[in-house]
Formats: sequence, C-alpha cells, structure tokens
Amino acid sequence: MKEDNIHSGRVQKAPENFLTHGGIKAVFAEGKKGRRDFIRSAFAAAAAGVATPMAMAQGNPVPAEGGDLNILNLPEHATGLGQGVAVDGYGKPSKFEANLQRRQSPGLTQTTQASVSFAPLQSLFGIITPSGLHFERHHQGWWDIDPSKHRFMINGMVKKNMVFTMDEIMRLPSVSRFHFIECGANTAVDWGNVAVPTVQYTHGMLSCSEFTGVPLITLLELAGADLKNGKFVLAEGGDGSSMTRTIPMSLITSGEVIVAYGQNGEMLRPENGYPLRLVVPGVQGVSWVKYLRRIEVGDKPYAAKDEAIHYMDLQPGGLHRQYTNIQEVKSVVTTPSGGQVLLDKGFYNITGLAWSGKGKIKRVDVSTDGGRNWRQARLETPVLSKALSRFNLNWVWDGKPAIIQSRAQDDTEHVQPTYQQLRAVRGTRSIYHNNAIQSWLVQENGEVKNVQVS
Ligand SMILES: Nc1nc2c(c(=O)[nH]1)N[C@H]1C(S)=C(S)[C@@H](COP(=O)(O)O)O[C@H]1N2
Ligand SMILES: [Mo]
Repeated sequence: MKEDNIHSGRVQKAPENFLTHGGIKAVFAEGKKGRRDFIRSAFAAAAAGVATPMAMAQGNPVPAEGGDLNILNLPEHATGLGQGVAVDGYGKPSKFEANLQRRQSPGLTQTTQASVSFAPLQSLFGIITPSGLHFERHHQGWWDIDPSKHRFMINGMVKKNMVFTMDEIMRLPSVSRFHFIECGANTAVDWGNVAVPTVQYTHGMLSCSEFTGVPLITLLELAGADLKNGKFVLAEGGDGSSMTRTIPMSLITSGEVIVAYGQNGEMLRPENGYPLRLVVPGVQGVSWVKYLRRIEVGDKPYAAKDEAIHYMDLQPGGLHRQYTNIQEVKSVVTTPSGGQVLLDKGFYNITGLAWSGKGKIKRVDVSTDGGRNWRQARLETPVLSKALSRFNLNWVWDGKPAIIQSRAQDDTEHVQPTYQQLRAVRGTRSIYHNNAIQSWLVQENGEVKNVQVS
C-alpha cells in the first residue's frame, strides 16, 4: 500500500485510510490539527454569507469572521494554462482519489486468486456504484469474452430453439432500469460474530447500477415459450463455474428480468459479466448469471448445484431453507462507520443506504443511542423499486460514546430486524440473507467500531 494519500500522509493503520468529506477521517487519526482547521474554515465561510442550517450553527463553534487566509493566495492552477482535452483513452479519477478501491476482506481466507472484492461504500455518494468499483464475486475467475463470438440460446419448453448473436439481441427493443445487486452472503461473517472493521467488508458485496438490455420475456415470446406450463427457467453462465440458477417464471412475465448488456451507460464490465448477464431485480446476486449463454424453460425447479448444496440456509433444528431468493429490507449507515474517526464533536451528516428486494424503501429511522430512541431520516430522491436509496440525517455529536444504527422499512411494511429478532427465527449458523440492523460504536476519542447490539 503506497502512502500517496494527500489527505493524510501519516502512518496508516489500514489500507482504506482516507478522508471522507465532512470532518471525518478514516481509520485512527495520528494528528488532527490540519483537518480541524479546515473544518473551522469551512464553517466560517458558511457563517459569513450563506444561511447556515440551525443544527450546524449550534453544533459547531463558528468564528464570527475569518477563516483560512490561504484563500488570498492564487495557486498555480488559477493563473497558468491547464492541460488540453483528455482525448486519449478512457477518463480516470483524480490522482488524489487513488485510495478509493475495491478490496479483499480481512475476514475471509486470503487466496492467490481471490474470488470476492468489496465495494468501498464508505466513500460513495448517492445511489450509483461507479462500474470500476462494483463488487465482484467469481466462482471460477472472470473472462473478457469477445462479443462477436458470444452466443445466447433459448431452449426447453419452447416452439423453436433459438440462438442469438449479440448483434441480434442489441437490435431488439431495450429498457434501462436502476437496480441493486447484493450477494446473498453479504454481511455473512457477522452471523458468526466476526467484526470486520469497516462497512466495505460488512456490506460491500452490494452495488447499484443502471442496467440496459432486453426483457427476458421478449426473448421467450420470440421463441414461443410455453408460458402456461413453463413455471421456471434455468439460467446458465458461460464460465467454468457452471453457474446455473432456477428463476421463477412469475418474475419474468412481470417484465422485470432483463438480459442485460449495458451498465451505467456503457457495456458491462468484464468482471460483471461482459457481454451479457441476467438482471433479476430484488433477488440475491448468485441468480444474476454472468456471461449468460443459455435459458431453458422448464416446469419445475432445477435443484442445480448452487441450489441444492450451496445457497441454502441452515435453520435452528437442522432444517434448511432452499430457494430463498429475495433480499429482504436492509440498510446501513456508511458514515460514520467502522474505521472512521470523528475529528471533533459538533455537527455531522449521518448518511447511509437502504434497499429492499420487495420494492421501494418507505422510511429509514436512525438511532444514535443503540436503539432506544429513533429519528426519521431524510430519504433523498430518487427512491426507486429494488434500487439503493440514500438517506441523510443531521446529528450533533456531544463527544460522548454513541451507538449509531439505521432501520429501514419497505413499502410492503417489512421492517429490518435486530440481531436478536433475526437469530430467534433463523438461528446462528446461517450464512446467507443477514439483513439485521448494523451498529457502529463511536468512542469518546472519535474512533468508530463495528459492534453488535442484541
Ligand atoms: N457465470 C457466473 N455468474 C455469476 C457468478 C459466477 O461466478 N459466474 N457469481 C454469482 C454471484 S455469487 C454473485 S454475488 C454475482 C456477483 O456479480 P458481480 O461480480 O457482477 O458483482 O454474480 C453471480 N453470477
Ligand atoms: Mo454471491
């Protein structure tokens, strides 16, 4: 890990040490002075002209006048000639953002060919995950497949088997929709009380994109699929993992399931299934088959290996739940979150993400005292079905220990459970579908830790 981070430049205790915006530093501040001055200055500027929201004015000692006199020194970029257009190749983030990366979790076995990378949720704004930071989960490695050679087949209970080229698929009427994808094993290690340090590792197998493609129902109709007796389809990927998943026909006839080639305005990234992947809104990531090569229409679930051996939920009493597809209502505060440091008491913008595989987020409540009292957070627009939603809440930290939690509710009235409620029903030995309320402990010294509150 290079210490090329201008935000800090000091010894860093974790690779994800960077400064998020708003007076919060990631991972254990060694020296606080520079940053504090910056925050004061920002508030001074606000006080001088713009109306300051009450909570901010009360929360921070705002000097009557003044601020950083450096504002009077014109830097080189204000007087010199900048660079010409960046016509060569593909645009990249600022070099000062080099620390913003997908990472492997310290909570998982480290292997030479890693199969999971986590999205840096603590550093993202709004609801869209930049494609280069989308989490990855590969059961047998990823490929960059030549789209001119890729073929997609429909067979099974259809009038005629069909094989499409990418050109043929991309000629058809398309739709573009925003959806989250969450691996069923997101937040899995927390079932076993392993406290990974940051939100990147607790919740980072989660991303949200605008996907473009052809509704699967359009392709099934072209093939003359038997939509009356064909109650399920099998989706098959083109990589060595033989990823095969059963999708109920009801999800397809609603028009929601997309055979997608686009992601955030361009073609899918190779890691995310280029040139073709299934988008199954609300359903766990494993069913979003990448490198999609075949859809078979059938009349019963297929009990494929990733349905009959893996991706089952061990229940108390030894029974398993099978075909647990839907990702239920869930949320997490991304700032302040584990590994960050609050540099001073005063005003903070608590922010986070909420999502439900059943529909739209209806409300999010936030507690700063471990669940005793709750305040309703602001849901920012847009609030879309089966997409991430962003919430914010003003908070004035008094410098005392605080436990921050968020609790989401969706428009089917489902509410995110506490760990106690979840374990009462699902036991302690499950891996998948942990949607419990996450707790972050803010210590007196400002350090934020991953804790569990029962
Ligand atoms: N063909 C294929 N599809 C796949 C996988 C895979 O390994 N191969 N992994 C699945 C799993 S478990 C998840 S969580 C998602 C991850 O998608 P991403 O890598 O685009 O984030 O893809 C799913 N689709
Ligand atoms: Mo997954």
